[in-house]
Amino acid sequence: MCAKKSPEELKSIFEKYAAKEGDPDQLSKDELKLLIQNEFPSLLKEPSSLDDLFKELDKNGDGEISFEEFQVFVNEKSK
Ligand SMILES: [Ca+2]
Ligand SMILES: [Ca+2]
Repeated sequence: MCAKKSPEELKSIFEKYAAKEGDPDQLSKDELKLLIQNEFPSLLKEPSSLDDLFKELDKNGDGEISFEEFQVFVNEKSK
């Protein structure tokens, strides 16, 4: 990916989607899906890969994505 986003942009994107339902500081799977589809469509090659992506991102296995987990993912993908 060539369009690297600043930490401020990432934080505001994360907050925008994380606030949609449940915990406003955590991304649910539905929220992650919307975020990826709208902001990083190139990362989602096929719909079935979202489950795998979610598992990959959820490092501590609590079923939601924190900003730290999200940030690790974005940094890896934008290398
Ligand atoms: Ca949420
Ligand atoms: Ca988590």
